[in-house]
Amino acid sequence: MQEPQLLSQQDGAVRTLTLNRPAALNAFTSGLLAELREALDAAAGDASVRCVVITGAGRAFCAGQDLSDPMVNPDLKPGESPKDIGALLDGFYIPLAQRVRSMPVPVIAAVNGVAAGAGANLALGCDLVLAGNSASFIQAFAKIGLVPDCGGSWLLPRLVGRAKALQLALLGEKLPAAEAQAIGLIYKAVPDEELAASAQALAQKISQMPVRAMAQTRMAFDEAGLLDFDDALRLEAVTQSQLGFSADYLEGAAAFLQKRAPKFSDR
Ligand code: T3D
Repeated sequence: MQEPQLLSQQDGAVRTLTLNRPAALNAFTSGLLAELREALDAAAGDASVRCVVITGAGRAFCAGQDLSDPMVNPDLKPGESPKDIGALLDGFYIPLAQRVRSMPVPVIAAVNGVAAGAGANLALGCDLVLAGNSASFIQAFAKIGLVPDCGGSWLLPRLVGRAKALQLALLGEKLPAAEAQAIGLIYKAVPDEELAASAQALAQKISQMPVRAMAQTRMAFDEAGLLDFDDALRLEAVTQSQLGFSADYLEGAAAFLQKRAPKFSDR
């Protein structure tokens, strides 16, 4: 029987999704892209899930698009036209990147090895990125004549500034995890052998926190980046107004005043 391309496991309120094509460094086939999006849809719709972790099986996180997938296979026979990569983006990468960015709960990338191309940008689109010390990030697109996708053109300059983003995207050089942390591209690099446990501990901690407000914070940051200061202030007021009626806010404030630990439940 064929191994599943994506593994899904739940521990308490934490859902862990593992890309599982280790022989191809978890490169994305259209099938894996669709399965990952469907698994995220399922997590989004499941009230028992309060944090999601995405990681990879084997020695890599994800090597980006599987360049041998029939959707993009450049091995053309005479007279054949190249496949339209835009269709692959429209059908698979755009919905996936949007799904990650609109999750109602925080999403952690646990980058256990190389993350290249769309694999790197999938990770960078997550809310918090933990990486093993031997992991690395490669904007591999330029090396094959493409531009950063899966959100890379938007994410990279915002995360590290235009000059560094251009360096990463144009040269496509391997950026080690420690350096990725130093330039603010990721949250933290940890020893390889501690990555899985650190990611799970972080996810468990987050799952006890007010995850609705955390997801709203991500959305506010994304939206505020497109607004001027006054409009960002107004957006804060609208969001705060909604959250001010939430059970989590009432619980958080009451727990503070009663000097007890809060128990958050909103999503
Ligand atoms: O058409 C489109 O591409 C549209 C979509 C674009 C989105 C993108 O993601 S574009 C970027 C695509 N990804 C890449 O260009 C990265 C290609 N891979 C690499 O550069 C290297 O594999 C790595 C730097 C990631 C790792 O290098 P290394 O030396 O650790 O491993 P390796 O020996 O190169 O790879 C191990 C195996 O995985 C190997 O297979 P084999 O020979 O053992 O049977 C290799 O072919 C396979 N593999 C790695 N990456 C891919 C892949 N197979 C298919 N597609 C891949 N992307």
